[in-house]
Amino acid sequence: MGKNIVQKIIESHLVAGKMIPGEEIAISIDQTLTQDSTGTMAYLQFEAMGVPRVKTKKSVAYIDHNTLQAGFENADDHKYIQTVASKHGVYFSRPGNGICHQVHLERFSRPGWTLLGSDSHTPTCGGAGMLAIGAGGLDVAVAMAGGAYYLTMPKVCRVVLKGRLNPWASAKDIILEVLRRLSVKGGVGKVMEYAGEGVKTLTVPERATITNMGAELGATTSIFPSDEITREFFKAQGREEEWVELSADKDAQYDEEIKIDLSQIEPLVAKPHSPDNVDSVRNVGAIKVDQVAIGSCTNSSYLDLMKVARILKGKTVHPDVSLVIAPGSKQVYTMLAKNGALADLIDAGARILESACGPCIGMGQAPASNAVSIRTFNRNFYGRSGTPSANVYLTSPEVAAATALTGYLTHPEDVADYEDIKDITMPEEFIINDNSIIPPAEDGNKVEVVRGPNIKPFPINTPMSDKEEGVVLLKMEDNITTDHIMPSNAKLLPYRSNIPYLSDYCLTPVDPGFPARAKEAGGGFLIAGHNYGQGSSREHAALVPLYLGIKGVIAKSFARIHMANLINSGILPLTFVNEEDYDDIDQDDKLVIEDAVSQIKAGDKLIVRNVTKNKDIEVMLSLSPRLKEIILAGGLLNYTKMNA
Ligand code: MIC
Ligand code: SF4
Repeated sequence: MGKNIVQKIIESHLVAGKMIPGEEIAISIDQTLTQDSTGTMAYLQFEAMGVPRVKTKKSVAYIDHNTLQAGFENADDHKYIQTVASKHGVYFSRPGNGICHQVHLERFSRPGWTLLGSDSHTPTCGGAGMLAIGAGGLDVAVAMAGGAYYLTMPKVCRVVLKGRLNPWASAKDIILEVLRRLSVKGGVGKVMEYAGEGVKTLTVPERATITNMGAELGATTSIFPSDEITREFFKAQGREEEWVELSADKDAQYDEEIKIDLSQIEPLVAKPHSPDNVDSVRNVGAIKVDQVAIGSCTNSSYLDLMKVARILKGKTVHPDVSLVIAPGSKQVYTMLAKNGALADLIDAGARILESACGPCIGMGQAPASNAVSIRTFNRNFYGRSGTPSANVYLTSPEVAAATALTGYLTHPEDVADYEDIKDITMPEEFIINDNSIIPPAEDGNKVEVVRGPNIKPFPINTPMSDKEEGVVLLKMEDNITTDHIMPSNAKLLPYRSNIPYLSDYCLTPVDPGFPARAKEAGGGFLIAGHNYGQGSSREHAALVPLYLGIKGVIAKSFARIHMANLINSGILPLTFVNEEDYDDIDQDDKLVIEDAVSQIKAGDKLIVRNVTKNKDIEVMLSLSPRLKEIILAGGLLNYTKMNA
């Protein structure tokens, strides 16, 4: 029987398990990437493993999230990452070199290889035919140390693209359409594999926009074939010899299929506060806009920004709009500078930022109170912009540029001539200069790792005890994001290596009183609806609750990476057997799990006693034997030590 692309790559990297959807498998990892806001923790964990040199084919440490340096904290973390990377064989991408996913796509992606990154948008490199998966920092640390990556064998959903996009419809609109249809939990347990004649009409950066935002579906990853278009991209990046063809067999089988007629796609917009709250630009209409932000790992490629520059050329940004633009990489920035497009952007009144995540992670450019912000980013979760009262909409760069000119949400055809951007195609040669990527020291022994005072030890759990008890500290709705659990913004991001500091902000967007309550109670349980922990890979959303004494989360369902992070921290991720039980459980109820260890060992179901309501609740803990061992050991680090 023929194979699809996902099966081919997994088969060639399979270390353990059977390729049956739902079963636990382990794959070898060729490359890893980290970024600075998850990286400090990942390298501290890597150091704790005592492995002198990374064992991957290539590992890269990027600095792209925490670049404001409002105090010493960011710079300290950068120094730590630079020195620890050099010592242990990791390439270091300097601040200013660009957003990890954009740079990795340009300079390191390899069709058919595996990439594990401590960032949920690692699937960006799926645009170049790579099996690229986002994970918590600890999983990435294990991969750097040469360990396999364990995951649930995903189902493969074939996304058949038919036809071609009309003028002004873009790659962003394709993924927004997929999100509209499938929702933010529609991809859980799946890989989205793109196919069909429409694939040929999309360049690699456009494909990368689609695989990048596949993260918002909750998918394990997304991938495109590696074809002639991919070869052209590699050639233009001076890496043609690293290209290989990769396609599904003609008789390949898929678990699911959806079809998208590209000619039916029109400019779309994701409305507040969820990437799947999608409608057309026309339907949403001319809402007044205060800020436009262009950039992020979704839409900051050379092609994206050239289109923006053409739309803005010779015009002026509306006086009521603040337009900020962050080119995705030094390569993009340099090319715009050399061909004059940067001057067109500046001339129109854009505020140009450095190549980094910037406003996407709330590092500056927080909108005004109650402002409407149009962003080319991938997430518009509540509060993520840094201004809780702001309303953030996600669009393509073309819509964003048109909107910046008029001051209200605008379909680009109303203000721009498509003829002006028609000729913008993939350059035959990108400008290549890797001088901001520093290779590791040949002899790591000579490198001294520099640790600033902001780096505090991370919490490690204790093995599961036979009686786990505590009160319900908070009851939450569906789709709670990691931005709710561990908010990130210019004030908090500098403390990613300081869990005690962060603990005072845990879950505050849901309930400002939560941290104090958790501290007073000395820990307890959390209750949640569906898709708990969607969004980021930040393991701080597990480490901080661990620090606060959270023993378990009982939810209707979990997002993939967050569930793995909870297990790695030794926190029980329990799901309701009967969803109605969610209704009968309230904040302050006292819960007890008697004989926790033997219950976990015995099967997939556990009984949680609600002492306050005098009721037993059945919950699921359907984990592989290995994951159960990790939970019982009190997390992955303990488990690894026990098995060393
Ligand atoms: C994000 O987009 O939410 C982040 C910031 O890139 C996170 C990583 C982090 O929280 O550091 C992600 O996507 O994993
Ligand atoms: Fe950075 Fe935003 Fe991309 Fe996350 S989603 S990696 S914060 S640009």
